[in-house]
Amino acid sequence: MAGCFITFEGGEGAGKSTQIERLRQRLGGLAQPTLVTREPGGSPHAEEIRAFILGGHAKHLGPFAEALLFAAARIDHLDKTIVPALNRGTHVLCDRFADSTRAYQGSAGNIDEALIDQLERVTLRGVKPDLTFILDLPAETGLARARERQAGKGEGADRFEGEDASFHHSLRQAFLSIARSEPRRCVVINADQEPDEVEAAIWAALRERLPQLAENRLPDNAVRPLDVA
Ligand code: T5A
Repeated sequence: MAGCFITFEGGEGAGKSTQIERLRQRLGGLAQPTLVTREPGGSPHAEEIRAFILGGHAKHLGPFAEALLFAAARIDHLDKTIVPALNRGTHVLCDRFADSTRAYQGSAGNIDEALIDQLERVTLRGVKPDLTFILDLPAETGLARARERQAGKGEGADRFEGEDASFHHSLRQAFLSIARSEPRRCVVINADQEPDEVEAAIWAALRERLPQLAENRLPDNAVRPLDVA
């Protein structure tokens, strides 16, 4: 039986990693195991591409070339990590996925939507998340959280955190627009509240959208469209 594929999306510092860890713990008691992964990255070659992009080395190539690099990383991540896990019955919690390309490179980076659609089609090959949580909060709040965390670690802004305010405002609108266009898959969560409240909202939505998972029943879909050996 296939596992459930759940993605977390949102702007910088929205609290995705925090909430993924909390959900992983909640799902810890299920019969089916849970895998936490992330994008860009999640497989050895995709992690190499991550280091290249987030190190700022692809910035001068422009948003479309960056989108291609994110797609290349995603193909490896799907083939090596996500699809094999789903097919062996493991639930997958993924920190960012294709919606991030649509928001960051598409809307905020001004790449034509039709081109993003084509890229998504050839990259995902039919694999779509069962559920996507879009963690929504004002861009300034998320950026302040990200900066505070980096200051604690002695790090600076990465490739996208360094973009200007209008980029981050358009990101928020892009994620909300994705949620409006795919209401069956996406749930918008108010991330501008205490972590416990965000966690409760996520769990309530998961129980409503994927009751078979929350109640430890197995989903009916047996095999994913992309079946890698
Ligand atoms: N990208 C990615 C693209 O441009 N295109 C793509 O296709 C893809 C896949 C990835 C970057 O790549 C871009 C988007 C990104 O810019 P990353 O390092 O993986 O970079 O960074 P992010 O995904 O942005 O993740 P962050 O770690 O910055 O943010 P999170 O995971 O959303 O937030 P989290 O949980 O780490 O929390 C941040 C801080 O806030 C605190 C936490 O303790 C932490 O200190 N916090 C809260 N504080 C107050 N209230 C709450 N409710 C809080 N929740 C967490």
